[in-house]
Amino acid sequence: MATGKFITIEGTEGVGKSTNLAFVRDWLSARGIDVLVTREPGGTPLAEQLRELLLATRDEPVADKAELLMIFAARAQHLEHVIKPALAEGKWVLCDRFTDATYAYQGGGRGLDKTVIGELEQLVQGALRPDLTLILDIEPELGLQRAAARAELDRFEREDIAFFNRVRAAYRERASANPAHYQLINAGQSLADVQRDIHQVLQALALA
Ligand code: Z5A
Repeated sequence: MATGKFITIEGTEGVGKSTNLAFVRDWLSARGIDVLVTREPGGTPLAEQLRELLLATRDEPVADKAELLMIFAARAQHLEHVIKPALAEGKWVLCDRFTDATYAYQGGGRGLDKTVIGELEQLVQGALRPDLTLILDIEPELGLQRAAARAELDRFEREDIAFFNRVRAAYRERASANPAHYQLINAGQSLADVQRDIHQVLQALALA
């Protein structure tokens, strides 16, 4: 059986990933494609526990390298138990964030060395990379306003605007370095316009 495709959705806070993940899932399902929807950090019981640890606010500061290693620990578990088996069964995997988030948040946001991130990526993923990454791009202020409607802020959402500007810049840099793989979508538009743009990208992928 042919392996499925691996699609990831990325962006800064409140950019509309969850909303548009559902749109992509429905679009693919309507075309008879078997889709598995998952997220990072998370996607297995153990990886979800690591997610809780990562997002919780606490008195003890979390060392940047501890954060990085917990993210890759969760990813290793997720890949072995969920992502790789699903792709091998021919399912398409649709993941809310993946390693681009690590380059953006831990690399761009925290300032960790991208070479080290690349070494962990190689260790944990081997040659596996997403087939397509949609980066929803927005002014961080606007995304944070959209996200502010929610109850309590997690540990990442408490970062200042300069942090999110660095995260956004890192995403944009990755998109411009490899335009064949990334699709940068203007997420500051109305939802209908965002989804029109995503629809065009998906049509091209389905026809490829
Ligand atoms: N993290 C990391 O540091 N390193 C890593 O490697 C990974 C993750 C994998 C959890 O991620 C945290 O993990 C994340 C980075 C870190 N930081 N934080 N926080 P997450 O994905 O769970 O958390 P998130 O970014 O906070 O996602 P979110 O807040 O759930 O936002 P969203 O899914 O992008 O947005 P949404 O819920 O779809 O939309 C927000 C609101 O805006 C909602 O009311 C929508 O109806 C509305 N919306 C959406 N689109 C539009 C448009 N176009 N117009 C108007 N309103 C809109």
